[in-house]
Amino acid sequence: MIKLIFFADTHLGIDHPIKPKIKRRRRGDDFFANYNIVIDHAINSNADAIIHGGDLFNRSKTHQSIIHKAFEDLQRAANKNIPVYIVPGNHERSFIQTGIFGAHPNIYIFDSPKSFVLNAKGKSILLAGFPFIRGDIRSRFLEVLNQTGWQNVKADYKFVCVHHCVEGATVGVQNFTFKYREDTIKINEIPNEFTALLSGHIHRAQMLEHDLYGNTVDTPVIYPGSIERTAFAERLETKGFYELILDDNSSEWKYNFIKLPARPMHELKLRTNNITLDNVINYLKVEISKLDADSIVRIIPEGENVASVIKLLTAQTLRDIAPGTMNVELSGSFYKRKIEHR
Ligand SMILES: [Mn+2]
Repeated sequence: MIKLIFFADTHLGIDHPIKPKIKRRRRGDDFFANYNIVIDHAINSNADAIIHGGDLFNRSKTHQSIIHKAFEDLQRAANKNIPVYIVPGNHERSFIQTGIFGAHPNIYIFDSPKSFVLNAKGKSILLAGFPFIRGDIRSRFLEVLNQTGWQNVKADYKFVCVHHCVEGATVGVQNFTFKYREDTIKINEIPNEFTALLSGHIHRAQMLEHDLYGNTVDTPVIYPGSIERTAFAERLETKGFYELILDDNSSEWKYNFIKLPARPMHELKLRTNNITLDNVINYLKVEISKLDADSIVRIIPEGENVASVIKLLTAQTLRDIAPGTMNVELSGSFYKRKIEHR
């Protein structure tokens, strides 16, 4: 039995100030905690490899101390002879900063279209991948995949490793489905020589086994999703990662999805019409006290006095109302993004 650990979208560096001016709970620690749960799992369960599907870091310019910490943690596995393969994602602008760790003999980066061959338990596993490509991947997918040279390699198992949307993938509480877009790979174009396509980018964990017409595809697509909620659009999602179990006597394989702890997210509607400014604070105190103390809370003021309510609810006031274990934000003031799922 060969075991591959597949995770993605760790977004390290998110809410992780190097010299914080204000003392409050930081989401950055949540991400590093889950990142290390995955690495520990790989080590403790004697995995044969770790594959990271991209968006290792939250930004393309990440502070050296975050880069150092991220690779020091990965190195715990790499030093125990568990090779680590990483796809550069869109958040790192298709380029992973590795600091002094780029030369580690067990850390491999898909910094251009390329194929790596992992030999484990008498079997060979080809990993063909490329960094995130901005723009039209729909018409270029096969061209770029072929640049990895996968066709010239004989292997018992073959996997595509990328960081892209594939048609049929869904995101958000409204189940937005990717299809017919230039940033989206056609699922039926994945060559059937591949066991599966492994990808980051979509933050909701899911496996795609059908095309848009409901037909079963030859090569399924696996998204492990993000390791923690990066946006309120992910508030209903289960977080985790995949174990891929390959049989060493046949070409059979199976998978397990392993859950990770994720902090609860709540949206709190504050209807400002029926409330005087004096009562806003007390109202919020009561509503917040009903929530799990570990929550991330977004307050959404609605109604006539929104402007004055927003003025009243400074970041400091919100911190005073809520327990220190919570993260509380005002709608639109934090993690504000046009496209929330990325
Ligand atoms: Mn991402």
